[in-house]
Amino acid sequence: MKRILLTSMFALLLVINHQVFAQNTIDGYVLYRDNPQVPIPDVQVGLYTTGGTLINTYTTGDNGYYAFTNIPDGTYVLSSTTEIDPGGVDLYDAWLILQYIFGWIEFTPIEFMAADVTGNGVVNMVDYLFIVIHYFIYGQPFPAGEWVFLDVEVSTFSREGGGNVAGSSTGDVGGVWVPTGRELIDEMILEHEGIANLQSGQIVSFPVKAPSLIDLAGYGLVFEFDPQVLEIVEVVPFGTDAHYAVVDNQIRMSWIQNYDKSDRSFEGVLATIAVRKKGQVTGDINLRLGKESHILDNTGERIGYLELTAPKLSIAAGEGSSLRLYPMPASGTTNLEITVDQAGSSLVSVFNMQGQLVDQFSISVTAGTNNIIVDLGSYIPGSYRLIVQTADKQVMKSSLYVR
Ligand SMILES: [Ca+2]
Repeated sequence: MKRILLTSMFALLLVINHQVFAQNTIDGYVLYRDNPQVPIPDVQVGLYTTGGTLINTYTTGDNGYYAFTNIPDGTYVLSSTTEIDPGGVDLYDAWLILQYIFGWIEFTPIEFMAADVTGNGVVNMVDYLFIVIHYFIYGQPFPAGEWVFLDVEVSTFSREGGGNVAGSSTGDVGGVWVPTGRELIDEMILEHEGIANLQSGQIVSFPVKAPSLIDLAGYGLVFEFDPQVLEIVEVVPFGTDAHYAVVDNQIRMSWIQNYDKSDRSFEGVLATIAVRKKGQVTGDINLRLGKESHILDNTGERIGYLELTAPKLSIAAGEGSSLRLYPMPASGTTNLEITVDQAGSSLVSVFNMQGQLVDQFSISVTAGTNNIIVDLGSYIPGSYRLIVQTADKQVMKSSLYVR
């Protein structure tokens, strides 16, 4: 800004000396949220006439500096854009927008622009809901675009309005994020507490708890799962008007506390989730906490460290295994159809009704369904119990009738 003034004074001398055109330099810095500590690189700063004609563009470097030289006297508008990755948006920003709508806080011009995620010049419930539902739950882009910059009017005649340009990642109302810098990572972990046994066809419901959490103002939670092995049947998220969706391999939930705090009755359960196992399960079936997960304390701030708990999801022993004899009753031979999770040698034992062992042999099985022909030629007609012990120590039983 000093430079503009000095250049202007120099220009004035030139005019006095009957020079025709005064030449000026317009320069400054593009800063994240006006913060001199956080310049924004790779911003295309456009210098426009007040009539909207583009004169020149300048792309900022790492220090955020831009400069236009040899600019004739006049009033201009700086308008900026960038392609760098946006970020920093979470439920804290939605919480701030709600405070603004209620009239409890005010926004600076760049905060207002960041909050107007729909880009219609108004900050209202539509912007709030866009962050809470469309952005966080469904990952939809902001209608206002990924970045917002305040247009700056600069004049070569005065220091007013010259200089720095403020920009923000759209939606980052709180402005705590640093472009090209660190990511906001809270320490949130999901620990196993107890075991939930999953059996074919059964729906198992369990809570996700935050045992140390007493109160909260909101959350954005992401739980990842393997959709090949687990079906999410139902999700009941904590809080009035909480939102959730199962999107691909994620359960995404969001909630902000009501205006009147009428739903302040947190008792440690963030969600109740009902699941069912799918098919022949082999993969990891436990829920994992997505890294976007965050929780706001009762003042709206993100909680830095929090431990959540959910039961370990376990496949009940013997699930996926089966034993069948056919035809039954049989004479001569019968088919032993056996399905196991693990290949290996299984021991077949046959007992008569007096409990005496009358036959014993090993069979070699592969993982999956096997069919083995059993010779019944030496069996006396009657009823028997056939017991198979598999390589992984599972025991399966079936009745055997020989004619
Ligand atoms: Ca709006």
